Amino acid sequence: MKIVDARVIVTCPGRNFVTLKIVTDDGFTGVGDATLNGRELAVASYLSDHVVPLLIGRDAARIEDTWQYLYKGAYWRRGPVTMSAIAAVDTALWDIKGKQAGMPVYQMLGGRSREGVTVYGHANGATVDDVLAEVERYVGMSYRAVRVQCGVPGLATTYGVSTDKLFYEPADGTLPSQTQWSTERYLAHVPGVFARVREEFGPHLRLLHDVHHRLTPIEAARLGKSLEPYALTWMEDPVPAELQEGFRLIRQHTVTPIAVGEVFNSVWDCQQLIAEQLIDYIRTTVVHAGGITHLRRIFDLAALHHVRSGSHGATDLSPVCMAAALQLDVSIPNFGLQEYMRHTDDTDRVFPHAYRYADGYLHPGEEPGLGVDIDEKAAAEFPYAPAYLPVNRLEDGTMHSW
Ligand code: GCO
Ligand code: MG
Repeated sequence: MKIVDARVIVTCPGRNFVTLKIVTDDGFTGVGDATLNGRELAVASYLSDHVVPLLIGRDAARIEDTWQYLYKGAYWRRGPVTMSAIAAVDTALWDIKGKQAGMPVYQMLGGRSREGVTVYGHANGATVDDVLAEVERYVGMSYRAVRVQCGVPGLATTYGVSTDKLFYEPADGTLPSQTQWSTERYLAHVPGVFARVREEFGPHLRLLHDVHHRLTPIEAARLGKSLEPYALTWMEDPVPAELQEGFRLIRQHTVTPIAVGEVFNSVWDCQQLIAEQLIDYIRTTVVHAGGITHLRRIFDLAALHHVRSGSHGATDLSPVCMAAALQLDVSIPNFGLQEYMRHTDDTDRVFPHAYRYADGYLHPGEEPGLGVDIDEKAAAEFPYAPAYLPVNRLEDGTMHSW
């Protein structure tokens, strides 16, 4: 089963997506997501200029060996561009293996561990009343878990609060737009938001909050402590995680659970966080953390240390990534939650898929492989359009994490 063709498809049905399609000599095709928000063409070039020539003629059945060949063979290890490119190849090869075996990928990962994949959506609004209306909407759609983000009085714009609700897209400018930040205003406001949400929706709805790397450990500890009465399922990315031991300080002060990992691209980025039980949920994804092969390794390490999965699933991860994530989600023993931001109708048309939402759960479907494809004709209707994520500055102009 030799690889005879591999092509990189860039399309923008509402936002940019990079997809790798691999073709074998016996007529199987497989797809992998390679989208890196705001840096899409870097991965497209890495793949078409440096990886595709290595794939032609290789045995498509050798998933592990191909992973090692691309990882060790590059000499330059890790990093989001490299790992997204490796992820795309790995995902496409799992897709092919499943199709060849005539079974969904989750069957090859050990079979089903649960009936459905519990998902969460984003309720966000400029004011607390807007937020409550959005939470209501998700509850009306039977979501069991909702991420809550609210505008902060005194700040003109806050990341995570958008006009486009269900399809929230953070990359919003042909050059980066600028948002404003004040830790003091934020910390003063957030606990009151959750008090209102709990008051309205009671104790059973699972609530999450994304801090987006904007605090220091001691500030995060204060936030976690102030949110304890509202029993969050998780506080996400409370601080930048380059310094993994920084999480020890947060842990000393609060029992609010912590979720981290959407910007990680290998097990080495979270090894200490997991082994020291400094987090509760690991949010790495198929596309940014080296594909199904590597993400499975991260989840297995996490399982040994009471850490559950909580994979990133924003709109900038394509339906190919979502389909692959669901195959893992349904099979691993330590599944926690899956983020699910809906894609636009144009995106769903470009990426026909078998997964379906019902009653608070996503279901991967029973198609052989991943159960997702790219319609290349439809993709060609939507050419690449440059788009950047915003940047964030403090009130005095200092550059800050967004
Ligand atoms: C999330 C994320 C996203 C990211 C986005 C970056 O938890 O869903 O934080 O909103 O910011 O995916 O490209
Ligand atoms: Mg996040």
